[in-house]
Amino acid sequence: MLTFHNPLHHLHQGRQEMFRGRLVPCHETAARLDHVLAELKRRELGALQEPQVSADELSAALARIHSPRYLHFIEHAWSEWIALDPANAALDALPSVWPAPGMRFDVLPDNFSARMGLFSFDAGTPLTAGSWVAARAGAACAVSAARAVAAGTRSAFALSRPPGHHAGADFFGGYCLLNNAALAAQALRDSGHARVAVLDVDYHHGNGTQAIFYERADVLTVSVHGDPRTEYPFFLGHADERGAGAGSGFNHNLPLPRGTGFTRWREALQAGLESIRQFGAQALVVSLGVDTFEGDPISGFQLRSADYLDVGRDIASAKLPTVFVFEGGYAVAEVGTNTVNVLQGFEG
Ligand code: SP5
Ligand code: ZN
Repeated sequence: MLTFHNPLHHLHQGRQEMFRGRLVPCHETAARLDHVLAELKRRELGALQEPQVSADELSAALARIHSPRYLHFIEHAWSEWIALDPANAALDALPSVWPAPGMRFDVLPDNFSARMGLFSFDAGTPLTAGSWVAARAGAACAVSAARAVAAGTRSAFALSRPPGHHAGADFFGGYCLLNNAALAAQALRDSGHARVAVLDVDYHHGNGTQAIFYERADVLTVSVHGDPRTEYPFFLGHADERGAGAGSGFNHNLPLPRGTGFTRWREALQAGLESIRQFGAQALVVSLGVDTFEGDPISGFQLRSADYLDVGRDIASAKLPTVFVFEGGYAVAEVGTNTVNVLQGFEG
């Protein structure tokens, strides 16, 4: 397994997220990626590289997925934040006001806090001094991994951070700024794979990825996740969301109740893999979150560390060129073991 890891991920260091009326320490920490990288080195699973994408190529790849106004906003958000007050340099920027349906999304307010809200959907995703640089380098991992697979490598792992699957074309949220999995899928499409599937196994529904490809028939999106009736991100991820327009029939959600254990979870994974087979995918992108782990502090499934070997084996049974993209997983001490178990199970 060829891994591209983000050498700049430490530059994104959120301090606090909003939870039940309080600011609490961020669950999405730099230590997560460090543990995965250490475990990859320990098990000698394959070469570790830094991403190799030129600035121009990366900007072009980002523009294939995200809107120009959103990219401009994220790039300049930190300098706008400290321009409001130099003392803001010691604080994270978090949104606190959002447009509701029926209000205007098309007119960009001059006010910075208003634009923070327009381009986001929660108060759990802080922007910090290095967020843009870190997220760009994380996105470069995804593009590099997709290119390696397009060039004939069987599989590659984008060890990106911050994660990506909650980020839409025009918004951040859920600890995600740039949609790394969508960037990988689009890079595979652009390198000639006519049909690409995205399989999202993170605990949380990949609302950003679903929304990006919802009206497209060339990218099938499949997600196994906590039922949004009770689980974040709440407002998307139901089984009746099947795609729209030309994309009708090309989205498959498999929501499961909080408390689900591996046997039932694996049946949902098999159903998702069957959809991918019927679609006739030529390449696969896996949004690899391991917050399905029984010890995860913010999630509700019951997978055990050894189960992740079977997850990798099952994904390998699709027999597709595969790009893995790192997403969630907040049991920090086990995130390396669980993530690398999937990759090792895949390698066989
Ligand atoms: C990439 C990813 O996994 N994003 C997840 C974002 C979840 N954000 C909301 C988390 C709410 C956690 N509340 C549970 C706290 C229990 N102490
Ligand atoms: Zn998650």
